[in-house]
Parts: sequence; C-alpha cells; structure tokens
Amino acid sequence: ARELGAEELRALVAKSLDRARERSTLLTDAVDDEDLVRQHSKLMSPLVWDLAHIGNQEELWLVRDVGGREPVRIDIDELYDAFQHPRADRPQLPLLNPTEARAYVREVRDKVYDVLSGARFEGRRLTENAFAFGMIVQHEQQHDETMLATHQLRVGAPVLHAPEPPPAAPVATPEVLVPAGEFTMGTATEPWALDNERTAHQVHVDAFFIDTVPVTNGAYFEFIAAGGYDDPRWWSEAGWAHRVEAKLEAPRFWARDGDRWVRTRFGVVEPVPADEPVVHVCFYEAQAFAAWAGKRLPTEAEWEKAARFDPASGRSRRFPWGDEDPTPEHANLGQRHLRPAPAGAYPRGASALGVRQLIGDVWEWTASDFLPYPGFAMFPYPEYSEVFFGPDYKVLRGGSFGTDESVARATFRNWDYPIRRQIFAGFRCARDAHPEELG
Ligand code: AVJ
Ligand code: FE
Repeated sequence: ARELGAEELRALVAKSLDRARERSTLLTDAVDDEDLVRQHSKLMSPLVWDLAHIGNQEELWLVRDVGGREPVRIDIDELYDAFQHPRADRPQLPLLNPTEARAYVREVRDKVYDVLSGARFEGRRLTENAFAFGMIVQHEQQHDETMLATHQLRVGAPVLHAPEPPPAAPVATPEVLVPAGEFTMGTATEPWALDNERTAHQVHVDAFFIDTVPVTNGAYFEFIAAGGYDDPRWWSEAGWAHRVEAKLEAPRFWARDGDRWVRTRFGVVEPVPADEPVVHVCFYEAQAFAAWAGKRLPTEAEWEKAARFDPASGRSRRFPWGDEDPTPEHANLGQRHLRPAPAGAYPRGASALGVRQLIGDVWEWTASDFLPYPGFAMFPYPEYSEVFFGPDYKVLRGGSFGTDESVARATFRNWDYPIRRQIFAGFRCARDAHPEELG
C-alpha cells in the first residue's frame, strides 16, 4: 500500500476532492433546475438532495469533526440524514433549492480546503493517512454514481456525452481455473479501505472455474429465447416469486423492436449490443441465467480470489493487474465512457490468472450475503455498513463504468437488495472444478 508523506497526502486529497466535485457539478449542471428537484424514480432522490447531502456529510466529518470548526448549517442535518427520510419522501421535504445547494457545497468545500491546509495526518485514527478525507471523497463519488443511475432513469433528450470505450481483444479460454487453497481476503493496510473491507484474513477456497469475461447481452439473448424467464426450474423460490410479481421479461431499459431488442441509454435509443456485458439485471435474474447455463454465481470469496490472488507470489494484489492505481488502460471507470466496454476489452487489466474486466464496466452480483468479516470493527459510524449486515442484501463486486477509481479497489464491497436493477449491475458465472479437470 501507499506510504505517503503529509504533503503528498495533501496533494492526493486535493486532487481527489476536485475530481469528485467536477463530476458532481457535471451531473447537476447538465439538467435544468426543474429536473434537479424532480423525482425521476421512486427509487431515487431528487438530484438536488444528493448534492446537498454530499455537502452535509462533508461538513459533518471534515468541517466539524476533523476541523473542529463551527457548523455551517446545523439546521439542515436532519433533512439530509438518509435514515430520517426514505428516498421516495425526499421531494416533499423543504430542501435547499438548486441555487442554495450549490452555494452550500461551495461554502463547505472552501472551509475544507482551509482545514486541509493545516491538517496533520496522525494522532487520531480518523486523520491517519487522511482517512476521513478519503472517506468523504468516496462518499461523494458513490453519490455521483447514484446520480448517474438517476440520469439513466430520467426521461428526455440526452444531456451526458462521452467517447466510446475501447474494443475487445481475444481471450485464450472462456473460463479460468482458480486453484484450491488459501488466499488473503480483505485488507489491513489499504489506507482508505472502509470498515467492511477489514481486516485481512485467510480464506480457503476449493478449486473452481470462473468466466474470463462478464456475461454478455448476446448470451443473455439466448437465455431469453430459450424461455429462461418462463421456466421456474432456473429460478430460486424467492426469485421466481419476484419474477412473477414484477413481471420481469428482460433486463431493465430493454424493449422489443420487431425481432430485436433495443434499449434506452442516457436518453439514446440503440439496438442492444451483443458483445457488451449485460447490465441492469437483478440478483435473481443473474442467478437464473447461471442455473440455465449449468453454472452458478461466484461467492464473494471466489470473486476476490480470482481478482487478487497471484499464484507466483501467493500474495493478494490491490487490483487484478497488480498494486498500481488504475489508468485508462486498465479498466473502464469514472464515467469516462457511458457504457460498459465489450467483453474482452482491457487486456492490461487482466488478473494474474487471466480473468478480464473484474474492475469497472459492470458491478458483478455474487452469491453472498453482506456479512462482516471475522473481527469486524465498525469505523467510524455504524450507518455506513454495520446496520446493513444480514441476509437481506447481496454483495456486488468490482465497480462499474460509473465507479470512480477512489472506490474501485479489489477489496471494495458494495451491496443491494436482490431485486434492484437501476444500479449498473451485471455478473459473471462460476462452477465447481471436478477432480478430472484439475491438472
Ligand atoms: C455502499 C453504495 C450501498 O449508496 O447506499 C452513500 C454508499 N453510504 N452514502 C449507498 C453510501 C452512505 C451506499 N452503497
Ligand atoms: Fe450518503
């Protein structure tokens, strides 16, 4: 992991805060004020809520706690506390209007720069390695990804634009064998890792095969054409009940156009590209596809071993390709492109074992419930992850094209309800390795 001096940390924090704010500004300036206060879906907050909530979290942790400064707007804490008001109710609240929200986040950020200039990154655990700053950078970027999902749900002419992602490169085999044995899961040393990623622990994983690339739309067409949505054999009991009740027939945002599938993506209608990873499927759809294909979803430990384990050294890496931070050659991250790259892209981002696109492109559903690691210690607040542990949430790994590099570590854990489809989630399949296949 990085060992940075105080001035290097200050520069990294400033660069990361700026990048996050540039993105929040882009996402909120792209639409008019009416669109900012509107609820585009019951599943989402109005964009203007996310914006002021970003500022409020930053005020709570960096201005008041780390900085020890007077509150900027103590009166609005309650409005922007995600646990006080469910998303569906937020448009009815007396929120800051767009002009006020923009002024608020600017005022908070100015104070944070002042706090940063005098900060010492030692003494308290909260400031060691600038953790609190890193936590707030990741908080803003996670809300930026949520706002990007709100943009995808928004109806209207396109307002976001980005270049096309890079093309696919051939892969050697459709599946990769991950050998049996222990590996190090989680991290004790990554300075900005969040509480649920800690700490490092040894996990034994039996030999298994994992798909070299995420499941594509083309493969998903076959599942649909084979009647996959109509055959309860492939679905779990809960999955089938949901499939019937929600009348699922295809991934979210897809529609039939004669004999082909089209989809709306950030306001643009296009034929669904066969070579792209499927996205906007729920856990139950992923599970059903895998069963139909004669496979299963990987567990969270399997996913992380495939992503991090280096058989040559026996070590777990920070990223599939090694310990260096991502570059645009490694992975499709940060909203640099507004879609996943075709399956097989980013050969330089492959893991030691040759698995591609584990980081970026689409979040990947795993088979695992969101549970604490052995020795979990909540830090610094229980509402980040502790209150969500349990069987209600499934873990997603790897980040999407809308995930920033500050979040997309190979140890990062995301979670959501198994019915959710508005997030940028796809999956890849795994299967047990049989003794005759080892060798
Ligand atoms: C980790 C993505 C599930 O968006 O609910 C944002 C991140 N936590 N504000 C979420 C988060 C508090 C969280 N996820
Ligand atoms: Fe939040």
